[in-house]
Amino acid sequence: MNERIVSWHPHPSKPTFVPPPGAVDAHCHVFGPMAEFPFSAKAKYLPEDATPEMLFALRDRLGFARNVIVQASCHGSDNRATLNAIAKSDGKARGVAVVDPAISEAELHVLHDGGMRGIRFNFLKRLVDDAPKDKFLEVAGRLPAGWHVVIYFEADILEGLRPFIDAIPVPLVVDHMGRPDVTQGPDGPDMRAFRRLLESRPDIHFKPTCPDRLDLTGDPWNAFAKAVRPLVEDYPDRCIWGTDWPHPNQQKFLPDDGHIVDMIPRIAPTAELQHKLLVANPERLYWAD
Ligand code: 0GY
Repeated sequence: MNERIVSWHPHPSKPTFVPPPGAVDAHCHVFGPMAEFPFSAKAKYLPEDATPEMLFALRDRLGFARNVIVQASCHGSDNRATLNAIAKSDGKARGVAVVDPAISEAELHVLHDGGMRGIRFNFLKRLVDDAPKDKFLEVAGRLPAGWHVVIYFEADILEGLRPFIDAIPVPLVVDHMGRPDVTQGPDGPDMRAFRRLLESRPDIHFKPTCPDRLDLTGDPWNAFAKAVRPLVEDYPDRCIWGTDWPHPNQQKFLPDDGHIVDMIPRIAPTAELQHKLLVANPERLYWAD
């Protein structure tokens, strides 16, 4: 794995949709720069640098005001690249960290001061070597006040994860709705299982994101729009949205971020839904203090 990959579109179009003032891109990442912040020895992909400056230029081009930067697996539990981006954002970014579960309270508070407001548990075998549930639960029990857990899994392991998810003692955010097969439609087995999860506790949020990963029918991702809109309409206070730029490890297809933004009014068709999805809900999770 020596070749560094580019996973983002070189010239994203300007979206037609105009996000409301204060809108948050609540799922994006930075890579490196590698010379300053090397990738993890356990990284499953080796990306080109996707710097804070590039992220902020895209934020402005797409019409967003703020970012939530999620620590990507290629940086392991060394959060310096993400903290560097938050520090450079002029207060316009917050973050989600990946931590060694043995992290001390003092180190967690350093992350809080650096703008982190949650930790991510990644269960994708193609991205991480192990996901120790007992250790994850232990650290989830001693997070700074107001933090939450972001969890990333695929639909086929959801039922097996239910006892673990039930035991998490803080609010949760599920990345990309736990990757349902959206071609099954809004009432397909994957969406029904995800709805059962949402019904199991009121503090589970989700990201109706990543049409490019979830809908292999391709841009304009009609299956995604059809399956996801009812979920946003039924749970308007529990969703947050993001571009997923720089689209980690996407090699086959480089999604146009302008088109990704134009999915927003198709899944959140009213100004009220858009405000909740893009402003009110992420503000509650990331800018409460
Ligand atoms: C995402 C999705 C992916 C990767 C990562 O941390 C990561 O490397 O999150 C993926 O490959 O599906 O949410 O960015």
